Amino acid sequence: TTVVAKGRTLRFPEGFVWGAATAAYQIEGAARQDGRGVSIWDTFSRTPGRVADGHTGDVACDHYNRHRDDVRLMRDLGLRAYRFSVAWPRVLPEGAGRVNEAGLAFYDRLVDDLLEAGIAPYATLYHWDLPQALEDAGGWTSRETAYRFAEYAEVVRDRLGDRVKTWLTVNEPWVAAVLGYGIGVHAPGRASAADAFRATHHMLLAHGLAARLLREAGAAEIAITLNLAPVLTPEGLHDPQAPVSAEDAEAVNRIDCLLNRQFLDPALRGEYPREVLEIVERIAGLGHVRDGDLKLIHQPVDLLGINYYTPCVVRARPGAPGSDSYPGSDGIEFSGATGPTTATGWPIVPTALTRLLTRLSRDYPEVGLLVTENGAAFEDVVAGGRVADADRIAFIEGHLRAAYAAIEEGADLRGYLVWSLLDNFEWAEGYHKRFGIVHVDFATQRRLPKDSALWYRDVIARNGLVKDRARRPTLEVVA
Ligand code: PNW
Repeated sequence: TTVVAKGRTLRFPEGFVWGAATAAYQIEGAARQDGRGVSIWDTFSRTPGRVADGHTGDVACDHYNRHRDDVRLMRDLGLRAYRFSVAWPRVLPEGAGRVNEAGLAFYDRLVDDLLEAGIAPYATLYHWDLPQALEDAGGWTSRETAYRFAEYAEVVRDRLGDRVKTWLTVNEPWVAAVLGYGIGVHAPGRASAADAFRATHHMLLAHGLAARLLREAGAAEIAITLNLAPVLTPEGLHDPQAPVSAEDAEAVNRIDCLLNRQFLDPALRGEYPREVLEIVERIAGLGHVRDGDLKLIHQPVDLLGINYYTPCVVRARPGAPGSDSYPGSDGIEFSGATGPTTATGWPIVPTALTRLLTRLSRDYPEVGLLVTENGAAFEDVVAGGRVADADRIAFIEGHLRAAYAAIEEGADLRGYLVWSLLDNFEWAEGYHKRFGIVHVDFATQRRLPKDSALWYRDVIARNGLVKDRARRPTLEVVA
C-alpha cells in the first residue's frame, strides 16, 4: 500500500490487459440447478478414487449463485478483463439438440454484470466439461464431437456475441487429450496413447470450426489457449548459452514438438511438424487426419492464449522408457528443475516465461500474445482476517518481470490474466490446492482477498511494478 511516484514504476504498455481467469466446472457448483446436464467431470469426480478425498465440483465456489458478489469483488480489484468458461452441459444438457434457456440466461447475466462493472468478458468455450452424452458416443476420440462443438459454439455466439468481443475456443487441448484420454488422471479417465492423439486432432478441428463461425459473426478477437512451456536441458535451464549435445538437442526438439508445436503449428501454420506425424502414425495411424483438416484448423486468429506454469526439463538417456504423457518419448529422461517449487511441486522459473514469449513472437509473428493463465498454489494460512501470501506475490511479480523483459525484447504481449481469481476445484487435486488471489472458505463460501489480490490491485492501478522491488532477485524471495 505504498504510493509510488511515476518515475519509479516499471510501466507496462498502455492498454495492457490486466485480469484474472477461472473455469466453469472449477467454480460454478450448482451442478443440478436449472437444468444443467451431466459432464464428464461430474461422472469422473463422483467415481471413488479419481479425485483427492472424493471432492467434486457439485458446490465448488457456488459462483453460479454468487456471481454478482464475485463481479463486485473483481471491480474492487480493478480488473480490466475476466476470463471465464461456458459450461457446455448448461447450454446443451445432452451435448446437442435441445437448448437449455436457463443455462444461457446465466451467462447473459454474468456478461451484463461484467460490462456494467467495466470489465471485459473473455469467454472460453471449452474448459474440459464435455457433456457426458457426447462422451458416451465416443467423446473426443470421435470426429463427430468436433461438429457438435461447432453447433454449441454457434448457440453461445448467437446469445453473447453482441457483447463478448474476445473468444477463446479450446483450453489446453494437450492437457485435455493427454491427461483425459492418454493417461486417465483427468476425465473421462481413459488411458490410450492412440486415443490421446485422436482427441488432440479432433479438439484442434473443433477450434478451427468454432473460430470460423465466430469470425463470420464479426468477433473482434479470437484465440486458442494452449498450455505451453519452454523445453530445456538441466544445464540450459538457467543458462541459455550452455552447450547442448546433438542427442540432447534431439530430445528437446522431440518434446517441444509434442508439447508445443503439435498445437501451435496446425493452428497458426496449417501443418503438423514432421516429427509429430511420424510418432502419431506409429502409435495411432493417420486415419483420423483427413484431407482438408489442416486447412480447417488453420483459421486466422488474433491472439494466442498462453497458460504457463513451469518449464519442461529433459535430456537424452539411451534406454530410458520415456514418459506416458509423451507417447514416443522413449530414450528421454524427464527431470524437474531444481530450486523452489509451488505447492503442486512445480518448479518456479520465471525466466522461462521470457524465453517462451520471445520465442513465440519470433516464430509466430502474426499473432498477438496473451497470458491467459499464470499463477501458483501455496499453503495459505488465514490469520487475523488476512492471508499473507508473500510467496504468491513473489511468484506473480517474478513472472510479470519476466513478461516485461519479453516485451522489452519485442514480444507482442497484450495482457496477463492471473490463475485464478478464486481458490477452486483443482481437478484431480480437489480443493487442496489453492490457486486463488482471493481465499474461499468452502464451509461458508466467504471470500477473503489475499495480500496478493491487494498487491495485484495496486499493480493494475499503476499499470506496472515498483522498480526497486523489481531489482530483488525473485527466487530468493520465494525461498
Ligand atoms: C491448467 N498438468 O491445468 C488449467 O487450465 C486450469 O484449469 C488449472 O486449474 C490450472 O492449470 C492449474 O493447474 C493444468 O498436470 C492441470 O500438467 C494440470 C497440468 C497442467 C495444467
